Amino acid sequence: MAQEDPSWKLFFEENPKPTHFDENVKLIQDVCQQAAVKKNRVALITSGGTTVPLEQNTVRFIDNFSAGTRGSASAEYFLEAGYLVIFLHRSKSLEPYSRHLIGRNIFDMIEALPDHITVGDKYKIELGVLAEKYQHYKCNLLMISFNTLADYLWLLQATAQKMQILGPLALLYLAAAVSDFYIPTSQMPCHKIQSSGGPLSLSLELVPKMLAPLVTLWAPNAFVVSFKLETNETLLETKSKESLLKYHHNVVIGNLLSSRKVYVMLVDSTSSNAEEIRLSASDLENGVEIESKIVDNLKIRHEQYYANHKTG
Ligand code: 9Z3
Repeated sequence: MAQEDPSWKLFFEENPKPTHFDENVKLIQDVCQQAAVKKNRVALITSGGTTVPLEQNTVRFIDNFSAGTRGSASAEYFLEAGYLVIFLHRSKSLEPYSRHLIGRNIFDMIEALPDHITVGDKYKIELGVLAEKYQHYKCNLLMISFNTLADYLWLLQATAQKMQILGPLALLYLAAAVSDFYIPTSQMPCHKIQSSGGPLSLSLELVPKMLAPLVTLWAPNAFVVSFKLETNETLLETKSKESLLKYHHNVVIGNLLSSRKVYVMLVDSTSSNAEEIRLSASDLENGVEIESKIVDNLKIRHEQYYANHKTG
């Protein structure tokens, strides 16, 4: 009897590719091919929340929580650690370097004179440092954006597949907040849902777990780090360990919504104890970001993984 396609394959059959997909995949492929020749490490960082549209001509959608702080800050630290970075992010969420300017008005920072424009004295040092870093690293950074869950999953699959050429030089850092529920295109109304129809009841399908094909088929030799987000502290360690046992990837980073900027726990398959990373009072005073410590930690783990792959 013919086997039915797994649910993740059906998802891609039922949900069309995002716009500019082929152009983006070509850019991703070029980065991976050049990095493979030079034996450069490449980090795919996913960042921001996915949307789940309620209508095909979308007026309303469900969103997942994420400002993109984790991903955009981590991208900067991976670049500083010598990685090429593919930054797969929710459109208009925080981006590396420009994130430091969010919430401020550019017109307060510049002085416009009749014949030229200059940066206000108060901002010269800060903007100069940021611009210098951005200009230094931008050739190592490829930015690709998504909006919907389907856009994200198409791009995730394609990127992981293109990264296969890198073997253990590839690191996947899955910080995006990805919806577990969605409405298949075939069940979505074409036009805006009318309130004249009365109260709205929604029925959402479960999104197939994409970590399974990602780890076994799309990028089987990559170093894969996923994030587990919980709101209940008592579940964090067990849920993180369950995820690792289920998908057999390399590291799960557990974090709680309320403390995610100061505390994370890392679980891996080599140790039964979770490793904690917590910012101290002096870290906080000195503006240290938890992402710098996460990236330092993962860099060492990835080096070890790469060394074992070469000899093993
Ligand atoms: C995370 O847990 C991220 O650390 C945050 C970052 C979304 C909390 P911000 O962007 O927040 O700094 O504001 N990402 C993973 C979330 C997720 O969807 N995980 C799935 C789950 O927990 C598994 S892949 O089930």
